[in-house]
Amino acid sequence: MNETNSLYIAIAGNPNSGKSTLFNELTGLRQKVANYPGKTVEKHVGVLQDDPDGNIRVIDLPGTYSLNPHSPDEEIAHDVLMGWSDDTPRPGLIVAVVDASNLERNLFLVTQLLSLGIPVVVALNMMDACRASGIEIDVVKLEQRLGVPVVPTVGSRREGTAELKARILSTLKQPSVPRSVVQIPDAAAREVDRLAAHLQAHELAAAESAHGEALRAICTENSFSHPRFAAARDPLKTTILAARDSLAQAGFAWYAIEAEAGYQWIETLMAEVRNVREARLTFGERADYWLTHRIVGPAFLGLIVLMIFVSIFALAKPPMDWIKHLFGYLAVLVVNTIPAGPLQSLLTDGVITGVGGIMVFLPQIMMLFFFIAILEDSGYTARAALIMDRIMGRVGLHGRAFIPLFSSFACAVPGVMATRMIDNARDRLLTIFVAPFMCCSARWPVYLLLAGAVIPNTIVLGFIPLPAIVLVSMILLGIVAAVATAALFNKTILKGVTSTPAMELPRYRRPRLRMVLQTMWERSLLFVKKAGTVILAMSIIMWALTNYPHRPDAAPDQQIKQSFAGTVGRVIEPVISPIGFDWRIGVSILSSFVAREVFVSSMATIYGTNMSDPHRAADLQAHLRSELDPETGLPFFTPLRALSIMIFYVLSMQCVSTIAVVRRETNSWKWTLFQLGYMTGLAWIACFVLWQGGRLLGWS
Ligand SMILES: Nc1nc2c(ncn2[C@@H]2O[C@H](COP(=O)(O)OP(=O)(O)OP(=O)(O)O)[C@@H](O)[C@H]2O)c(=O)[nH]1
Ligand SMILES: [Mg+2]
Repeated sequence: MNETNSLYIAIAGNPNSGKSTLFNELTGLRQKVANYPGKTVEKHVGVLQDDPDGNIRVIDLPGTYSLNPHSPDEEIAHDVLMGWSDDTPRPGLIVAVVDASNLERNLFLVTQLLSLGIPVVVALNMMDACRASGIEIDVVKLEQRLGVPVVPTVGSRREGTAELKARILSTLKQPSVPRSVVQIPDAAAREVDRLAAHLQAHELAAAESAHGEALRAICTENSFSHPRFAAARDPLKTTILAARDSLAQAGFAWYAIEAEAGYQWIETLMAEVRNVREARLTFGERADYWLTHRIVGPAFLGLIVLMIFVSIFALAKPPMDWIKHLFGYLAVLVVNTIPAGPLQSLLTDGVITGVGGIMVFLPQIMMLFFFIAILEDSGYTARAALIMDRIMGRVGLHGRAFIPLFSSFACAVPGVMATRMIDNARDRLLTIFVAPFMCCSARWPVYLLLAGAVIPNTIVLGFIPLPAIVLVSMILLGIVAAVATAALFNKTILKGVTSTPAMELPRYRRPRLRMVLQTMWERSLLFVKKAGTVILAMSIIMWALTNYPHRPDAAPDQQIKQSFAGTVGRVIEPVISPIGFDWRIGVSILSSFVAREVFVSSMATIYGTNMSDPHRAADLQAHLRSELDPETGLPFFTPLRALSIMIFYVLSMQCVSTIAVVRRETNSWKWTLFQLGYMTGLAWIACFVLWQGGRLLGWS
C-alpha cells in the first residue's frame, strides 16, 4: 500500500460520542473506549476494512465541541480536519459522529464541518440511548436539511455500522461538497467575503473552504497565530482585526457570530426533526443526586473501593495458590533435569522466582481490572472523578483535571498525556505535577505483596481484612498528597487563577459483560506481557548482579553481599537505612525504576536465591515472612517496615516512563527534575517520620 496515495477519512465529533467505538468497527483495531469524555488525545490511524483496494485510511480524532480549539487535544482534531496537520493529508471525507440523545449540542460541530469543502457522512450514534429517553428523530428530514447522508447507529452493538461503511464507500465514489447551512447576518457576510478573498489571494485557503475558514478566523480569538500562517501573519492579522473592528462598530459581538447563527439554525431544525414522546427523569438522573452528593457521594465511593479490596482478598487465594504450585512444579522440574550450576540457578533463582513472584498476583490484578471495568462501563467512574474534583478544585486544580488524574489510576503516562485537554499552561503543569501520586496499577503488586505478607490478616468490623484497609489507605494517601501538593504549589510557584469549565457526565448504563471481560482481558494480557518481557529481563539482570562476581565457596548470604548488587546496595545504605530500608530493599527499589512491579521480582530474586526448597520458588510472601532481623532475631519485615516501603512507593516518582512523558509534555527538563526531586524528597521525609516516629513509639 502506498501511503501518499491513500485516502484519509477523519472521524470527528464531540467527546464521548462514540468515535473510537466506530473507528474500531471500521478498522478492526482496538482503540481505547470507555464511558467518559476525553480518552482519545492523539490521532490514530487504521485501514478501512472490507475496502476492495485497501488504500483507505481512517483517522480517529480526539473529541472536540467546535472547530475553535481551546486545548491541545482539540487542536490536533482541528488541524487534521482543516488539512493543516504536518503529518496527515487533508481528509477526503469526514465521518461526523453525533450523539443522537444530545443532538443540539452535537450538531454545532457538524454545522462547522459542513463548511470545510469536504464530503461529510453523519453517524447518528447512540440511537439506543436516544430511544430510551423517549426521543424520536426524523432521520429522512435530518438528512434533507443537512444535505449529507445520515446513518443511525448503535456503535457499541454494531448496529448500523455496515450501512455506515456502505454509505462511506458510495460517498467516496461520488463525492459531493456539502453546502454551508448556516446563515450569518449580511454585514458579517460582507466581512467574511472580504477575508475569504484575502485568504485565497494569499493561497491560505482553497476556494471551497475559504468562506468557512474566514468566518472561523474572525470568530476565534488568536486564529492568526497558528504556525501555518507564519509567513503571512502580519497582513492577515491586520485584515482580521479590521474585520472585527467594523463588525463591532455595526453592533456585533464578533466572537459570537458563528455560534449564534449556528445555534439558531439548529433550533429551527430541531423543531422539525425531533419529537419528544415523554420527557422522564431517568434512573441515572435520580441516582446522581445521591451519588454526587457532597457527603453521601464520597462515603459511597469509599465503600465501593473498600468492597473491591475486600473481595479481592477474600476470593483470590485459591488461584494464587495454583500459580505458586505451577511455578514450584516448574522449579522442581528444572532442578531434576538440569545439573546444579549457573544454568540451573539462572532458571530457578532468576527466571522462575522472579517471573513467578509477580505472576502470583495475576488473579488479584485481574479481579481489580474486572471491577474497574464494571465501574468504567457503567459511567460511575466519571462520578467518582467528579467527587474528587470538588476537593481538587478548592486547591486550584482545573475543572478538567479530573480525567487526567483519574486516568493516572491506571498509569501516569496516559494520565499526563490526558492533560492535553486542559486549556492553559499553568493548570496543565499543576495537574502534571500531582498526577503521578495517583495509585497506578504498577504499584498494586508492590502493595499486594507487602500487605498480604506482613500486615496481619485480622478482620475488622466483622468483614474487612486489615490488609484491605491498608491498601485503601495507600490510595487515599496518594490523593491527600496530590491535594496538599496542589494547594502548596498553587500558593507558591504556580500562582494563578483556575478556570473551571463544567464537565459533562456520561450517561449511566448497565455494564455489558462482553465489554467488561474484554477490557479486563486486554489489561491483564498487558500485565502478563510485562512479566514476560521487562520483568523477565530485569529478573535475569538481577540474578546476574546478585550472583557475580561469583565466589563458589562463600555462604549464600555472603555471596549476595559481595555481589555487584550487594556492593551498590551497601553504597546507598546510609541514605536509606534511616527510613527502615536495608541494602536489599534499596537495590530492589533502584531496579524498579524500570517499572514499579520490578520491585517484586527483584525482591524475589534476592530472597529466593539459593533457596533450599524449589517448591516454594514463587512464594515470595512466605520468604519475606520467614526473614529474620540479624540483630534482634525477630521477623525483619515488620508491619512498620512494610508501611514505610509502601509509603515510599505512594509518594516517589519511581518510574522512567513517567519521567519521560513529563519531559515530553512539559518540554522542560527543569520542571521534570524538579518534580522528580520534590516527589523523592517528600517520600523520603514521610518515611523518615514514620519509621523513626514509629520506633520511638515502640511499634514494630
Ligand atoms: N449506549 C450506547 N453507547 C455507546 C454507543 N457507541 C459507543 N458507546 C459507548 O460510549 C462510550 C464512549 O465511546 P468512545 O468510542 O470511547 O467515545 P469517543 O467519542 O471516542 O470518546 P473520546 O475519545 O473520549 O472523545 C463507551 O462506553 C462506548 O461503549 C451507542 O451507540 N450506544
Ligand atoms: Mg475516542
